[in-house]
Amino acid sequence: MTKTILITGATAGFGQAMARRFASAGWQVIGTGRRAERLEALKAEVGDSFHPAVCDVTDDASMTEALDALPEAFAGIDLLVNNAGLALGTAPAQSSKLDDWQTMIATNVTGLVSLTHKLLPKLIERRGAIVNLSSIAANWPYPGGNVYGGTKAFVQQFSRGLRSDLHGTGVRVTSIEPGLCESEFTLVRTGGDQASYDKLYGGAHALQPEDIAETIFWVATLPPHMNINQLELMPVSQSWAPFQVHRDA
Ligand code: 8X3
Repeated sequence: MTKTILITGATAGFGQAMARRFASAGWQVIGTGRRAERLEALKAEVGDSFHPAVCDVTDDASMTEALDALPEAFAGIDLLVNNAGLALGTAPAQSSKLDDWQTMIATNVTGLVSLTHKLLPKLIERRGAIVNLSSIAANWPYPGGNVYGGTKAFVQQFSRGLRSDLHGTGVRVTSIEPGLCESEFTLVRTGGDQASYDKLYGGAHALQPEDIAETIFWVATLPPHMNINQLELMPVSQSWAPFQVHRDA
């Protein structure tokens, strides 16, 4: 039977790469996002197995409307990938913008739980799966990670909690925790600062969106008795640094 995946944030980066990967393997793909023209471009590329669902995860009514408008062929969802999310800023907490913090919480936390709540009955009905995009920032604090890291720690722990609650339903839940990956994510985080982008990725051989898509495809196509609880990924070029110690002058 043909399987259907719903990917939030399919207008760029990981979401676009996943849409291509799953469609190429014969899945039906629902891609959500705010930018209709990008979803239409993806549909032109992927074909009829892609359904563009224009909506905003931070706008509950728009999500409900998009789900209610799903064509019959896309109505049964086997896999929800909560990919929509963002980081805003790299400033220390004491000089961050409260608006930025609230936007990250609205998207990475509130939007994710709202959509998950809406789709749980369908996912239980089909013994489906949920893949949540967390981050290494959930596991490892770093300067300027403050609220972003907090939202991703929420995503990780929410994923584990879901697993507990869904015990016996056959629904699988996975938290994917990528490190340095080259995508628009960084341009959004820095407000479009191309020089910072180039500096961050220069010579780093960062993960690519296709690497994340391949990983999630693997997770989703394992035998149904296997659940990957958490999966942390980094490029080989990334690892840990020593703790910082502030000393009085
Ligand atoms: C993105 C990875 O290293 O910028 O979630 O926190 S990192």
